[in-house]
Amino acid sequence: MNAPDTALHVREQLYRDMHPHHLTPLWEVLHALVPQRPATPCVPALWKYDEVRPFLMRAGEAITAEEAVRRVLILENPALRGQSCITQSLYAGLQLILPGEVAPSHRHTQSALRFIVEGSGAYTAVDGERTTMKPGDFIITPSWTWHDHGSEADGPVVWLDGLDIPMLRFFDAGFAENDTARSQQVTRSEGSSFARYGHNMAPVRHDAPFGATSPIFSYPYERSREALDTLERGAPLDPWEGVKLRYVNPQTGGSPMPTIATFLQKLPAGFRGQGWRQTDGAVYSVVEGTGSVDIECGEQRWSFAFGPRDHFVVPSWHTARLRSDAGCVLFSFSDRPVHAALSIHKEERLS
Ligand code: GTQ
Repeated sequence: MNAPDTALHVREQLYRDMHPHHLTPLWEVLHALVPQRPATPCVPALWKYDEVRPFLMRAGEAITAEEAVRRVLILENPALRGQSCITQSLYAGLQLILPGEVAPSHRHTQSALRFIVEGSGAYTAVDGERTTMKPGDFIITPSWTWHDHGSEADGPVVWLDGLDIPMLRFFDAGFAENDTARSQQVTRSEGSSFARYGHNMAPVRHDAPFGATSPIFSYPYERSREALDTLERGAPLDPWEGVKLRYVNPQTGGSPMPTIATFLQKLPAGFRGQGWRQTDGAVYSVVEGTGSVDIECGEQRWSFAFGPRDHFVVPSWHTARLRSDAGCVLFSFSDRPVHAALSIHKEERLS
């Protein structure tokens, strides 16, 4: 054996001998453990609503909301099949509720958002208050609050669920409990949280009813859309994101949930966005209009044309560019608050 072969042999013998002792050499994996830049296993993906909806309706025939507990089709990242996640840290799914159904009351430490995609008249109840869903409304289920969903609508209601399930799984910090009641008792009138906290005012002697999570649990589309319209008319456009606002917890000015940031943006007609990349992978729900997103990472390229109710994901550190000929409104969410809390958030805007 020559010298390099001997070295190789010595190493391989070392690896084999120490393997049963649960020891492994760092130098074989160091480059992957400490990458020069984020190297996510997630890939960009698009779910066209026209393709997803028939499966949702078939699920409506195959199982009741009560039997399923939550009748949801998970939007699974194509590169992470079987892991129930859309990015490494976030879960997304489309939930269907049919007239007269109830998704029974439970609570869990995972935080959830609902973004209403189709239909009106279903409700979600959080901590004794119901809110009626309308397309484009953004609703929060704070960690460890009782919640049930139900429908008195006359047609199907579908919403996007966004949860921090993979994050809590990573931290092994998930707890859940079923309620004894199927639907929780209503103890506060509809709209009372929004009246208390949603008008740039707050109760004089107020607490934080949901801890670090926003006390507003329904942000009506009407109001958010109006803000974007006003800004589109009067304010300079951002070359990367058109007009984009983040939803806030009015008590802190921070994100509505400790783990998830949410955004609504409008791309005016004729918008040709510049490219950017960020460490927080983001999930988009198209509310109105049409457009396209071009995504690149290294040598790879993706291009998705989107319309109302379509969903897509832009993974960490993938360069994205948004365009819209006719104009569009996009809702999105990401794990940015966690990146910010850990001081690891990074964004690069290309000119
Ligand atoms: O509505 O409580 O999509 O607990 C996944 C887990 C929805 C919910 C999901 C859940 C819920």
